[in-house]
Amino acid sequence: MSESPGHVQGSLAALYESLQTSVLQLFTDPTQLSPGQAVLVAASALFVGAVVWTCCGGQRWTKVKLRAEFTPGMVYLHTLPAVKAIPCLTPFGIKLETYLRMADIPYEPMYGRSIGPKGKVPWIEYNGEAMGDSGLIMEFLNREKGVDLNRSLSDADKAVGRAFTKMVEENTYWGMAWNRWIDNFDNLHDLFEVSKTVMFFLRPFKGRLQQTMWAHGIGRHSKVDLEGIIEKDLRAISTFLGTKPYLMGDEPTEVDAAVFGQLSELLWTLPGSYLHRIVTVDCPNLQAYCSRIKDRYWPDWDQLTKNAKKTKEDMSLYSEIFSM
Ligand SMILES: N[C@@H](CCC(=O)N[C@@H](CS)C(=O)NCC(=O)O)C(=O)O
Repeated sequence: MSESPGHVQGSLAALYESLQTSVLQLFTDPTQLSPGQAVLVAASALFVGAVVWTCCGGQRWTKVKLRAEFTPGMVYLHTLPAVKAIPCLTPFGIKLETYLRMADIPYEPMYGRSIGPKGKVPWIEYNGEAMGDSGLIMEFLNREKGVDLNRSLSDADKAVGRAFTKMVEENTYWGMAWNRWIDNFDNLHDLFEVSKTVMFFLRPFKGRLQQTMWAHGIGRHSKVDLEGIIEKDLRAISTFLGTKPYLMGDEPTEVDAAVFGQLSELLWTLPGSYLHRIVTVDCPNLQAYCSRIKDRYWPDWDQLTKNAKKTKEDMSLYSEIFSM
């Protein structure tokens, strides 16, 4: 039997009245709250919290802890610590650090304070201010330090550089993320050099990444389709690079930092994957390109990766970042 609208309205009014009384009781004498009232107040608080959370898009605001002291003009680079295969496990970190090296900008890497202003790594502290996003940081430092790695490029070349940067960061990147964190999560302990039990604490990130990729849209493809999409990206870079030493010609420009950031993760952290096969076997000019940039800008690569076995503190840093 269905209830009449008048009856429903009456029940809602009674519920509202009871809630009002309970909230009043909570603020006047909470010890007198009956169990039923307590449940009603708690359920309402949960409901309001869920509505606020949804309206804010599930965004969590992070408060950045800055250094108490700093050297004016020094870039404090917050990024992920090295693993045995690579000095930094985020392609955006490799990109930013390669740019700093190409532009000869002094910086100090920092691994302890993970949370940046956008809840992502890398980020920097500069003259007491925090800044996130590798691309925006590069634009800022170009202005601040009077640097322009793209100075020799025509406007059309700059446009091509921008298009490749966005392709690798907004598209190709997800192929790496999927392969590392979803397809091969069970083997990741080897890269971190920790036990499988420790990796259990990073497991929630796998599910969160799947949700992110679904929301983005790229996570809705079948594995075969996704691999085909990423392969076309890599072949496009390879074709454009051809026999040139760098993407835009004889000298490196900003796009090389971005593309190296992404390709280096495929080449050195995903052995045995289809991505590694493309970069080494199908498009060997990409492998040579990565080695060229590594040899020129990362003479300390082996030093940095030699003793990269992860401590418990390192792993809690990863789990802090990836649980945000
Ligand atoms: N557009 C950003 C992307 C940075 C980014 O996505 N970093 C990833 C690591 S590869 C991250 O911090 N992920 C944690 C998260 O999304 O919560 C940049 O260029 O810095």
